[in-house]
Amino acid sequence: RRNCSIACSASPIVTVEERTGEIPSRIGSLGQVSAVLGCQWGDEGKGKLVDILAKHFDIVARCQGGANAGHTIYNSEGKKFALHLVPSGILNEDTMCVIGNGVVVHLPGLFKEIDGLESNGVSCKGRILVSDRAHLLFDYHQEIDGLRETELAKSFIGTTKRGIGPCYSSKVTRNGIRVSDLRHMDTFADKLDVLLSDAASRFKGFNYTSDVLKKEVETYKQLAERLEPFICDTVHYMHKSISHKKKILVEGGQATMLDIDFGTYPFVTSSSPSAGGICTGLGIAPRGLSDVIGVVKAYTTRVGSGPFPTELLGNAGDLLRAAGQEFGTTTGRPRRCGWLDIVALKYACQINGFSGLNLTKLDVLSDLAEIQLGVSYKHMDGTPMNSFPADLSDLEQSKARNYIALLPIKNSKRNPVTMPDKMGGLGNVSEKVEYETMPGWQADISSVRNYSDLPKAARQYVERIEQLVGVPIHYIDQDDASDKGITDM
Ligand code: 2SA
Ligand code: MG
Repeated sequence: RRNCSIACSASPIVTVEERTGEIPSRIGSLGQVSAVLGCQWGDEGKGKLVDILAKHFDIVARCQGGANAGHTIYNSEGKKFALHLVPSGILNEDTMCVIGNGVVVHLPGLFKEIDGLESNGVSCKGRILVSDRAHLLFDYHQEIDGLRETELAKSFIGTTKRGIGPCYSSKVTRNGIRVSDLRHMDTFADKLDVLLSDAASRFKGFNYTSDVLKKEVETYKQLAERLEPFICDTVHYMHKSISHKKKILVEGGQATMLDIDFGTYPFVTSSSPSAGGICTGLGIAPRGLSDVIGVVKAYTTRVGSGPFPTELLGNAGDLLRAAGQEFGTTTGRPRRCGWLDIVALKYACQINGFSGLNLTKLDVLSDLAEIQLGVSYKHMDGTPMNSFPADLSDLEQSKARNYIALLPIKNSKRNPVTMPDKMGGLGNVSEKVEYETMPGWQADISSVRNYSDLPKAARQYVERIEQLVGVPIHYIDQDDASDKGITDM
């Protein structure tokens, strides 16, 4: 009944064909313009799925965000590449990688990634196109990102400090500097002067001298020269590619619950990681979109501040973090962990219209005796909320009731830390969330390749999620460092 692929781990990612000698019908049959988007608060494992799927696409394109994305991929020898700007299709030599107009591009960082790839034998020449409409993210954007976070003090956002918010602010203030401006270095200096002077007048801690400007202009003269072969009118390029029947895979950065409109504002990123960002970030018309795959982790994590209704605090949260090795790709920060939030997932499915889901890191839950699904939220007076609320006070962790999480975490190969084999973690969860308790499977599933071979409790967990959100789970992904294949179910 179930037609879904089980992707086990990353090291090394061996392409589908090499593992199974066949292209699982699902993967091979994705529509001409497909997308992989995050459903939660980022770090769902998008990069890995994009890397696996990329082989079946001519183009892999980033449409929004910037170097706040941290997508980890592996080449066939198991070498790890953490990509922040270069699209995750770069390891497939037949794939063209496009950085779309909606992306904010820190050129020094982009070239650092390109140099890293080239020095590991991955040629980038003629394989990466950078939109002439993309905004340039300068070092000063990163500096004022940090200054703003300090200024915010207790209400800091917890940004990646990659300058994302400040760069999008320049963009919407309409004095941003775009890639195409690099072809007019005569006016570039004046434009940059306006931005730096604004920053200096806005932030006391930001010191700006004419030397800073001179140095930056010199740097960008060289960067402009180096970037020239990569610059492209990507809107035109995408349309030409679509009319020539090329297959395009769009790689989302971050995720819907971090979306500037739909996320837990103001604890969000400054772009649209939801489906609308594909159209605004690449110029692809909505009707041009076919499959949109939502990547969702079998539990929930988030980095930085902001509401997290199903968060497991205390010991239980630490255990889940250890089991899933939950530390940010971009910043290395420990991620906050909690149960799968069905209310937020349903909300993300409505906004994005996913054609299917990829459920990742299912094996991280393998040792648990029981697993909770956050199925609904309640107002303080106990009445149910019928959707994901905009008002943060509705989401605040109320006085959390103590949650004795029986988490018998065995010393599975994933947990380098030695833990007793049975722990009663005292975790707190918000009283505002209604949970369903699902039985754990307490078995090692890392070598499973067929859905039907998953333990019954694991299949029940997968099928309950599908039932609650009304979207099929087409891919199941695991985190364990087992080098097992992907097969189509
Ligand atoms: P920013 O730097 O302005 O975008 O930060 C604003 C908020 O967004 C959060 N944020 C993230 N949270 C998790 N993962 C992120 N990137 C992933 C990674 C990659 C991905 O692995 O690094 O999933 O695409 C990411 N980027 C931003 C941040 O913590 C702030 O809460
Ligand atoms: Mg990540």
